[in-house]
Amino acid sequence: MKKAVILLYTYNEKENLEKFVGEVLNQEKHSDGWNFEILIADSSSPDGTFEIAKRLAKNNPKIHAITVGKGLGVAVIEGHQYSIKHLKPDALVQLDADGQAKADVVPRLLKTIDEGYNLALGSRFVKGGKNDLTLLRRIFTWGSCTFSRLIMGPLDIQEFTNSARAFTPELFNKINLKRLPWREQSYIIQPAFLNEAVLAGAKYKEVPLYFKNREEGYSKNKVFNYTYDVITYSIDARLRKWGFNGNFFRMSRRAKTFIKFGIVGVTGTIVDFAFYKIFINGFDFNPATAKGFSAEIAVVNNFIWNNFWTFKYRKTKTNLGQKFLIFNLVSVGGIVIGVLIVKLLDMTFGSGYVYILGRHIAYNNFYFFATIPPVMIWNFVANHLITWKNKED
Ligand SMILES: Nc1nc2c(ncn2[C@@H]2O[C@H](COP(=O)(O)OP(=O)(O)OP(=O)(O)O)[C@@H](O)[C@H]2O)c(=O)[nH]1
Ligand SMILES: [Mg+2]
Repeated sequence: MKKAVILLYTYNEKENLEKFVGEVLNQEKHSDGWNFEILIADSSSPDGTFEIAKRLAKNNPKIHAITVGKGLGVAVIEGHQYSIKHLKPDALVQLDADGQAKADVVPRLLKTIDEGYNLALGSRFVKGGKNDLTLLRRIFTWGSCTFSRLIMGPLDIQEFTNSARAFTPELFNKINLKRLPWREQSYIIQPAFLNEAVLAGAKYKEVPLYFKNREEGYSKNKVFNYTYDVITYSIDARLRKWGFNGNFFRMSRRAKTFIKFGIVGVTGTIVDFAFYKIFINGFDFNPATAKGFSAEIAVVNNFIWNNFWTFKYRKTKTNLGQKFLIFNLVSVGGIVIGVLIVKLLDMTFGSGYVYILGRHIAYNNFYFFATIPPVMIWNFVANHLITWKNKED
């Protein structure tokens, strides 16, 4: 008899865990030649998931429960490492613990290992597989997988993001953990692990997987962050395949706050311009008054987005009102810098026109756009260091 250790990672899954463990164990009778053991790797869930895991382990010698560090990547890697060291499996299987992946994928995964493959992938996109999510989530999954497939490769895999997989300990031990970003707090671990497994020489095959909406608990995945990571990781993997080892993914993770800040800046400019026009055309304001009001509306817009999105993770000493006040002062500083730059450029180059594609374009357009990078850098640095300064720093 061979032994399969099925790793279930949990973070706040108290409503799902016990039921799903039962469903997985129930599949043992459909897996000829395999004994199942279950390893629950919990990242100190505040909802008491680990208490349930410990009780299950106490009542059944086939079930083990351990506490691992925070983050899905850490749970995946530390879980399999524990399994190899203490449980001596012939195959490592992994599944989300929320029951979204139907447990009947396990016998198919193990059968693939029996066929001589060292990596079996549960796939929603092969014949017999199904992605039973809301339309929006389906589009999102399809987009992430297609992007990974086309940019990172290989082209003959269709499922990159789902975690339902089985592989041999030998393959796991060959994976370059130094390169794999498993300590990042990100779900990128699943596509990244697949990429590294392929680079380590995996012989892989996809098997049908039925995937459905979660019934209980909540999703810990955040759409923007995940999309951002899938895009930057795929580009990173592609660059490496072409010989550039620039660590693009890690750099992009660090640049993320700045990029979010830039996106907020763009929405702010749109809001500013829209209200400027509304006040002039709809309320007969003169342009200067209109600009005063529209600029402040943009400041409020940017503050809200930056506070609840860009810098959401920062714990500050100041309260919301104080942050808003500082943000306004920083913005005034940005306006002063912008005015000075336009003034300087105007004094140096004066008012003229250039002729581009059959149109006369006034110099002052360029003056306006020239202010954007320095003002954005000012705003970012000042808000990063002052408005949303971390308590601990
Ligand atoms: N140990 C551990 N498990 C985690 C962590 N984050 C997520 N998980 C587990 O990883 C699995 C996938 O997370 P989900 O929140 O279900 O992500 P998702 O499937 O993309 O989102 P939904 O469709 O809403 O379920 C679940 O079993 C989670 O409990 C973590 O930090 N540590
Ligand atoms: Mg899930």
